[in-house]
Amino acid sequence: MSYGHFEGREYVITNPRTPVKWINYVGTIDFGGFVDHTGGLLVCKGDPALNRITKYITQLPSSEFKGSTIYLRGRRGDRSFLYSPYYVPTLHEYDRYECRIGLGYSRFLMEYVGIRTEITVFVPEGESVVLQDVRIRNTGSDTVEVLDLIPVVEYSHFDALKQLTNADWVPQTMTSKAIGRPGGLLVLRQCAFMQTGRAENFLTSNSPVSSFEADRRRFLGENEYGTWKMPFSLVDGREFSNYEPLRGDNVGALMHHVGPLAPGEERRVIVQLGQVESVEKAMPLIERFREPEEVDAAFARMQAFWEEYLNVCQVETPDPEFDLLVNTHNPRQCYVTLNWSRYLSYYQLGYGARGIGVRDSSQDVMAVVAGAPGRAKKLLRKLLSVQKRNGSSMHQFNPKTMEATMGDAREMEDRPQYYGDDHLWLVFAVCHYIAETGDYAFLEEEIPFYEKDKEGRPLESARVLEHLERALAFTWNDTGVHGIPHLGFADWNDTVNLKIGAESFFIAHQFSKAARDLADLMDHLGKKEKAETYRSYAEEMKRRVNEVGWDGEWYLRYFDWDGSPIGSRGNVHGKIYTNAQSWAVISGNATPERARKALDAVYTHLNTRYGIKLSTPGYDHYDPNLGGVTTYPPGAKENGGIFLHANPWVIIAECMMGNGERAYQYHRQVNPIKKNEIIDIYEVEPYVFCQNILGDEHPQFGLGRNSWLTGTASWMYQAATQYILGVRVTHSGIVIDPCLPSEWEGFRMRRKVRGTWYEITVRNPEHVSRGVQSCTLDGEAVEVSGGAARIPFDTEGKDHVVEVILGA
Ligand code: IFM
Repeated sequence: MSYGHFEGREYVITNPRTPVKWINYVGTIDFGGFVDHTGGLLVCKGDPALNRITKYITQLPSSEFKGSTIYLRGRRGDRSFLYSPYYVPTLHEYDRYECRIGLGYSRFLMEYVGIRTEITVFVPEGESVVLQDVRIRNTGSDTVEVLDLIPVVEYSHFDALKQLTNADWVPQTMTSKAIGRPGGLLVLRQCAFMQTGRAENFLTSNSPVSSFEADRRRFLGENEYGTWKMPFSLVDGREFSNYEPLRGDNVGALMHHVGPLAPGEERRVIVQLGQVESVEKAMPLIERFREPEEVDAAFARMQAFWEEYLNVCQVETPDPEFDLLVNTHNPRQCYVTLNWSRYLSYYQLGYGARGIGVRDSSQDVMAVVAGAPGRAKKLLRKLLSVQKRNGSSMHQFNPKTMEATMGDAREMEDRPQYYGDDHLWLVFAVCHYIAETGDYAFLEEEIPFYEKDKEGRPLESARVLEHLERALAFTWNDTGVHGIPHLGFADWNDTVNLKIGAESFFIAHQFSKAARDLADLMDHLGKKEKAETYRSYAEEMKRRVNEVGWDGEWYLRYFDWDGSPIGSRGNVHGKIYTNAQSWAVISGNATPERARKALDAVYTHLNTRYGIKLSTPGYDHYDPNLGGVTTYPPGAKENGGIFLHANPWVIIAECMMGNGERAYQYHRQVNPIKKNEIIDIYEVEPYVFCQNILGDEHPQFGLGRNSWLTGTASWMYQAATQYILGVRVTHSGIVIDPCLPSEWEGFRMRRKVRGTWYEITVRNPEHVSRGVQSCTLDGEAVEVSGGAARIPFDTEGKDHVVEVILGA
């Protein structure tokens, strides 16, 4: 079955009955959320847990109303109709349906009963309002005598979890009031009683409202035995009751009489749903977006932002699906993860105090340093400010209040109360940001550590560079009996939670890479001694890993608290783990011979046609000693599932080893654009990466879930641009070191680095995978060493042409 296709920078859904809801993000966490492909809307302001605006329950069936919709009611001749231009909740037989997933907007097209509607949903940049810009045209040959447009929203209590846990207190607090009069322009104001004057939601439009409804019982009618598909308040051309509730399940419904509509005639109604401190004070904002020209200008500004963000790196390769992903959908997803971390999606529901994760967001930052350096830096400051004085880090935090917690570790008191990996991601993120931007001054910025005194004042601050050094020192001093770093509560793999004393090879590899990155930075800063010290740390960790961590054909993943190995051929389940192999190579810890063996073992034991599994075989029963990983059946999530986040690390490792065929194969087999061909197996959006795909031990092999908010986005983007295409920004210049499938003739990349444009052309006349033979910059030969070209940074601020020839 096909549900849609790619067109330009959009994905066009043409069949609304997708296997699961497919969503798109509008706005940012400051104000925004997602709109699903049938118009359902989940929006919040600043915090999905504590300031949620619409009630969107993802677990309800796809046919159900979720958060928001629009109804069209009318009559042409003797035919009456009531339907939604979003398809849900009326589920009618339409003539044409389209949902265009765009950059920051979704555009819905519906043709039915000779009426064409086009609705663009978006949040103007920096504003606290989501717009539904509706155009309705009569495409029939006779007049539509009666036509009513009714936008409807259902509110959530601002405390999203309370909404689900207290069905007396919540409705007792919910109130709605109209400002303006039925018959004219009207703003329907909604708030929880205690929030009045602090945070008020509003629903309004730029067209006269003849009546309104704000109480769900009245809207659905007959003690709610009316349904969203057929609300009793909408039968027989009735008006709403104009009742202003002081309790109940609050909705907003505005009746607009937009007919009659002659053949070819069109109306444009702009619906606003927003949140402001006080509606009275916000009238200028509301007035502004009643003007179609203002709405058009806001839309154009938003598009200009996306063009600028995406333009910093555009590529042209022999594979159009690779290009579509790398030029648009992948970097777009990276920006969404930067905004939302893992906080709010169709799967990650934003309740409670989860907030955003240090590990996750540090990785997200790495993919946007070129396109959105300002936002990256802002987030880095926050991430560094939840680091602790001992160098380790809090696990997650609320980005508004900056309150941090130790995440799931709190649920198992007998396990270590810190994560062994969180702080090391900070080193990668900061080093990456600095190299890309050249913003070395950031290293001198004072940022407080997380610990506070009784008055809430930070106990200590340090320069960013010292934050990084403390991160490294923490792990250097936190090793187990084999000299391998302690696991803490968990490392990247959240679900393996071993008893105190367990050691993690993933952290050993992470540590070596962080030490080498910091050494490179120290070299650049002229601190040779420190650089040497950090390199010696990395070398020592490498020695230990190779002494105790090689299992004959691949690297081990953990030592349990009692010293028994995990991820070893001696284990019955979890014999081999992907990350132990890929990171051994990425970190430089693997010897060349072992690196090849380890990566071949991944290919032999872990690769499937739908992607690389995280480990194999899956654990087949619950084992409290191992923790969360054994709560899944074999083949699901971290238990032998295709955990996509780990796939780009293998791609990077294969590129480092010069195996372009395999790197490309691994990339292609998980490219979501290709998944459009197997969408009834895959099920989730084909325009973004998902977090997990069921592995081949599971009967639903190939089924994807948890789309959008995953570190896969960042690493896939890095793998494609910096390793397959091989353009990397270092402290001393741009390295060009592609690792291609040998059948490629080459590729082109237009890349902006530190304010300067580089037009890079790579030719591959001998059809090799890797190895730069020669390189020119504006016609002059530049240094080629170790098979890679090195382009010095521009000092004159002019555009450059780079020509690279690969060869044996
Ligand atoms: O690394 C984690 C991430 O932080 C949250 N989702 C699951 C990943 C793997 O366990």
